[in-house]
Amino acid sequence: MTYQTILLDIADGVGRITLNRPDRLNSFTAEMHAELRDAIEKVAKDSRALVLTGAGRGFCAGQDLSQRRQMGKEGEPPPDLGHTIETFYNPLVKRMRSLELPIIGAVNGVAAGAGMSLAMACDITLAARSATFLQAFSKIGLVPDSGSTFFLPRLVGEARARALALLAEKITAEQAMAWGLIWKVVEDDKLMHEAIALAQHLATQPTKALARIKQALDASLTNTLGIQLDLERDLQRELGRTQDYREGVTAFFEKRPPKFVGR
Ligand code: T3D
Repeated sequence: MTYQTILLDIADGVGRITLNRPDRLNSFTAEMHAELRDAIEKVAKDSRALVLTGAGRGFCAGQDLSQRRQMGKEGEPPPDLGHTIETFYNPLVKRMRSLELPIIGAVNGVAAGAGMSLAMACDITLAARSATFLQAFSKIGLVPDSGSTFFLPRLVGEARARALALLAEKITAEQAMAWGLIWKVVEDDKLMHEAIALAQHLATQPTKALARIKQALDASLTNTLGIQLDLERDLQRELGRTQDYREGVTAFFEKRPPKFVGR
């Protein structure tokens, strides 16, 4: 597949996907969804870490609203937004969370609507100092989607989640970090360098263990302690049989850095 709306670069075990509709702040069309889905599968096959970022001055402004402009015109039925969510956004968020490698979000500019949801769905999110975050949904009469009502209260707490969603007020990267929405704020001109360096580091780590960490943390959001303890036991049993675990312990006793292969 050749891409019109995203860029894909794979090097040194790291896949870098850039949403690339800068004149529309990288908002989503059906075409961009299809290309992103394809690119994610390529990265899943060939890499051990993924960086997700945006071209130009935005990270992603959610759904491309120009496609909704005909709404209400004579003879036009209202769009079935549930269909878009079911077909595009929900599978994307589920795939990001189930991907067996870490995803670094490099939020280079405004992350609004479903774009903010995607930033929250990443495993580790860095943001440029000038980036902003906006739950834009209520401004156009919608409910936060693409996992926002799930991630937001868990990341920032009920009080802030409610105010952010109901008021649709923009927050800065600094505030997002202080509130636990993202991992780190980075100077604008250092963002991509830091994101790639972090991904390159993660690409040398025990990928299977990182995937199971993602799985366990996700499961903990709804599990009881007893069920979570059982899950940890099962995952540890699986990881105890990996080449990387053997290598980790051997390297520890040989007092050298481990060479993990991701198996
Ligand atoms: O519809 C469904 O299928 C349901 C799914 C919903 C998922 C969602 O994400 S709903 C939420 C959709 N997104 C929004 O409501 C955000 C809309 N955008 C904004 O509020 C603002 O653009 C921003 C706060 C993100 C940035 O503001 P600012 O002042 O920095 O930039 P701007 O001037 O508003 O935008 C720059 C250009 O990008 C502008 O085009 P122009 O005037 O230069 O030709 C603007 O129209 C365009 N743009 C920005 N966001 C979108 C967009 N074009 C289409 N769709 C967008 N979402």
